Amino acid sequence: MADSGDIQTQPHIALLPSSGMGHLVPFVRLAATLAAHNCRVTFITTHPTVSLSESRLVSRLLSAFPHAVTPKEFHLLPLDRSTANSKDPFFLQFEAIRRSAHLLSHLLTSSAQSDPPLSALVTDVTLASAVIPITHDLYIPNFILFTSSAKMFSLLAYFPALVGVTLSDEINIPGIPPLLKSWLPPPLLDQTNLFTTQFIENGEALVRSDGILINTFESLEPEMVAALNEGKVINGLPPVIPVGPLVPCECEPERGESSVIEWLDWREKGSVVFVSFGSRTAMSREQIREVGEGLVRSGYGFVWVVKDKKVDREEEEGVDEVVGGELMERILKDGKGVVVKKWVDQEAILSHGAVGGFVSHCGWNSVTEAAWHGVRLLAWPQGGDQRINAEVVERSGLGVWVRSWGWGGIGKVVKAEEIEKKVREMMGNEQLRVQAAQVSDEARKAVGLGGSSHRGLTGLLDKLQNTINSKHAV
Ligand code: UDP
Ligand code: G50
Repeated sequence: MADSGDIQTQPHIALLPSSGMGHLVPFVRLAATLAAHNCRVTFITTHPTVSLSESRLVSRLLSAFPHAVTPKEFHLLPLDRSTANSKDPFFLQFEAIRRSAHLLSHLLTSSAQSDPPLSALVTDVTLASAVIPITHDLYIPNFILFTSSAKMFSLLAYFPALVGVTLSDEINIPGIPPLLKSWLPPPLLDQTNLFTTQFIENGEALVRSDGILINTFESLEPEMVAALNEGKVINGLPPVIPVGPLVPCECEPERGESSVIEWLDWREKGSVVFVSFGSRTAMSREQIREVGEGLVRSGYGFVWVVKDKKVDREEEEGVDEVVGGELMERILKDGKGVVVKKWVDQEAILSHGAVGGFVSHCGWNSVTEAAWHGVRLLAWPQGGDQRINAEVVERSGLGVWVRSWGWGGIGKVVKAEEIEKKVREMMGNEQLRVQAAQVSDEARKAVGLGGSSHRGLTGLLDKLQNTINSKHAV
């Protein structure tokens, strides 16, 4: 293990996250984990960021680790939007970073004199194909951090083989159970969409990377990890190393926000439902009101995060306006629930004993956090990789997925009665509670001393350390 205090032999790892909290959060956690393993970390910070939450989180990481983590500013070139086929601000930012990747050469070679040379760069998967050629030219090993499920990774690896093929309803990826076409991230159904062109290029680049770190753990997705490493999905992949769940860092929460936790302190153990759809999913007003009505009718206490804009900088309306005054009044009466329309400390909420269930879009970070705390899930995927993740949730026993609800935002509105019924079923499902607790035990074993994810990470750091030592010996 990299346990020498000698700065000359410390692995020095640069991290390059991508855009959006869903991609930044796991990089922050990896930075903190590497610092705890006595690595030097260079954290590449892109400017500007899409959301305010991103720039704030980076600042908190840097102040929490003033010695172990050093920032490097990466100023992006402006993107000509007419040359990028997408309206999604986060996908456009992936593209802006990708098209600025050549600027990384200088950035990666201009370390301070006192820094040990870079042992590796860990790149977010959305940037892989643009960044790997740069690190190759500099002879810097390149690892990818995959921030979603191993199941989603299998799709990424296999997807290039499907280009030009008319997809049938069932997609058969070798070595893993079939995926349904209806589970694919919707943009992938359009081969000219920016997300799709990036996805194909990144999928093709995987074999040129030195290793893939995935924020999952073996017992959550055992068949996936085995199939990938046995070469069943595609040939020629580098080692696929589960390193998760990447555990929340103390630097993550913003200070000063504790009203939700104070409210939870008064509730009975396991009696509250937490409802949140992540950092970038806006819900229609009509759907928001059905959710609120359904939660009130369920009879369970709830903490509900509403969001009606994709990017936080654009949030203007207050919570009363979005939820509706009459409904808000009924929610507040008798303290049935708490509704917030801002960033919450999800880690503090999920770790609170009063929370017994989580209605989630199944962004992969939310899934890993629920797994870590053993909170059962009611999966309601809203887009992207979330249906594939919801299937992992269901298969592992961590939660249930109501497939008939469809994608949020597209097509039908799910009615309050339906929501009420499914929330009650989840909260009353004792078997699910026990299974979720077992998943949490497994997650803790995986990252504990000698656990599968712990061994995966320390094995990698040992290799980097040995490379440094052999260079010193020459
Ligand atoms: N998150 C949070 N507070 C919020 C919204 C999100 O702490 O109000 C965190 C959440 O805990 C998770 C991340 O932001 O770590 C969101 O990532 P996820 O993959 O769940 O979904 P995405 O936002 O990418 O759709
Ligand atoms: C974000 C998102 C939708 C989505 C995904 C996101 C993924 C992750 C994998 O991260 O599926 C991935 C995305 C893009 C890419 C390569 C890999 O080029 O909003 O589906």
